[in-house]
Amino acid sequence: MADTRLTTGEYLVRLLESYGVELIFGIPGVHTVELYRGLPATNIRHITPRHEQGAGFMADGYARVTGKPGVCFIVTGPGMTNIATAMGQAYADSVPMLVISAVNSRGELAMGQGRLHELPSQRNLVSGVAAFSHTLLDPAQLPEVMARAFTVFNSARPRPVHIEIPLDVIVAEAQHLSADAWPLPGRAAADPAAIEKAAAILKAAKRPMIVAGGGAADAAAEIAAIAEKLDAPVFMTINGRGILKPGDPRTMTGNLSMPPLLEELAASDAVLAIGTEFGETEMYPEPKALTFGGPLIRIDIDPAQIVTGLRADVPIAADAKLAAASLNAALGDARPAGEGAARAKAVREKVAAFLWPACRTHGRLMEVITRALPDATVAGDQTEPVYAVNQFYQAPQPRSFFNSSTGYGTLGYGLPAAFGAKLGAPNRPSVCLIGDGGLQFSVQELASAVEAGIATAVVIWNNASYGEIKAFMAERDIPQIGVDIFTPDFVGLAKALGCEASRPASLAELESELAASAKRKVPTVIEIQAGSPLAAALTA
Ligand SMILES: Cc1ncc(C[n+]2csc(CCOP(=O)(O)OP(=O)(O)O)c2C)c(N)n1
Repeated sequence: MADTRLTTGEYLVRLLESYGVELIFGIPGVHTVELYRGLPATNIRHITPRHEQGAGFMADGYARVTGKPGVCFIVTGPGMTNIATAMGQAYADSVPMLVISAVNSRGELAMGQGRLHELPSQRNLVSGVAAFSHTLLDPAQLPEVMARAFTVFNSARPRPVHIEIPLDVIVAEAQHLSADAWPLPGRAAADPAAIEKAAAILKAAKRPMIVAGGGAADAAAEIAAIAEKLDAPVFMTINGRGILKPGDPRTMTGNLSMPPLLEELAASDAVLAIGTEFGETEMYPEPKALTFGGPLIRIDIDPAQIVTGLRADVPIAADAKLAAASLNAALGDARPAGEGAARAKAVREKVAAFLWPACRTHGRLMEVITRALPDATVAGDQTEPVYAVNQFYQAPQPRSFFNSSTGYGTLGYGLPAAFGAKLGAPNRPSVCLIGDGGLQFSVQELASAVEAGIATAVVIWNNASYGEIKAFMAERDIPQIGVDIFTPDFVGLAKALGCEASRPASLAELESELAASAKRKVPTVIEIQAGSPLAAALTA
């Protein structure tokens, strides 16, 4: 007779499907195979990266584009140490990620008997990069623990969650458990009294300004409506780009530490900040203390974030979209258009004076990319082109532009994240901007993308160095040791990994390669060498 038992591993996969999970990023090992037994009974697609860090970064890119958690199946021990960096990256940028791993059997936990993949405590390992980490001591805990995980993703500040399943639990009977998703709480609405207070301040303000961050990505329509009603210029952080549409006249560019932005904040008699931590790493090249010309209103889903970094005069703990909708209603009638667009234009013009020479080259590159691949998602690494385009890129919609040049700042992030973005938004082109140094941290994921049929334009800026660090050393008169790196023949390497690859010689070739990338079924690697005729054409 066929075995009709359902193990906890199989059950977990069914439960994931009932929560809407459609993709899993994982590398199986002897400890996690029970999870794989369950996959064929679902519609979940499995993507196999070449390193667990790649799994985490792909899950991160998928999550940023969709707003849904990226889910990973990870082996005990080295799999968890490998993915810890990707969890750190996601933690820093409030990205939802669910990491399911195995762990040794209940009776062996923390015994140090030298078992396969054993760590003293995986939970201790990930405690600094997860909202929570749970050891599943009984299959019956799973419905509740999964509901708690998805509540972090849906209703709170999204961050990675880790669930580890002991080897004797992953094979335990779970036939009796319901695989239905639990009803989840909605997001918190704003306190009406705080909204009234904020509305009164903003209505009275003559020169209001808005700062919108990644936490406001799903509140774009509401924020655009408030900006119009108040005639307020808007600064979008990197993760907030796309909240106003490209070309919106109230868009301010640059970064908050540039003098024109510092001056504008100081001249604003009320500042409305939504879903932003005012992260210092965005303040390039150097963070500055911010001063505000009037009351600061902060809206954030995480109450603790509101009292972190800057003191808010009106702190509002609430979901950005709900709070912005209430605020918009409380603001009443629109004021006649006045100075908003002119203030934003003046800032944009003044910012131009603070852009460094490479911004011209990379700005042109971004223009060509946008022309060839409109509406692309753009995932970037920590590299010169990314620092540059961060200063002025206007994303076509929210959840379309993100990179590791700020925050946790992990090299190698951009490539797998771009693949995850393509999986999350299959009908949009996907672009990765990465340096020769960063690419060599995760280049093996090109093979995963070929296998999974992921089309992405991978634009490599090759200066044969850890360029940013080399320049940093030079500025401080420190010997430039360890920063000139051997770079392989990227075109040959990419082809060997199954990609299309070229080194365009002209702007026209660059544009046609970019356009072709979206029609292919594998990544298209496009190498631009610093100092090449193409780089010169971009700079001209
Ligand atoms: C995991 C990790 N290791 C080291 C660093 C330090 N780091 C920051 S930028 C950088 C240079 C990156 O070189 P490349 O990707 O070629 O970009 P470039 O600066 O040359 O444009 C290094 C080594 C880091 N951010 N992350």
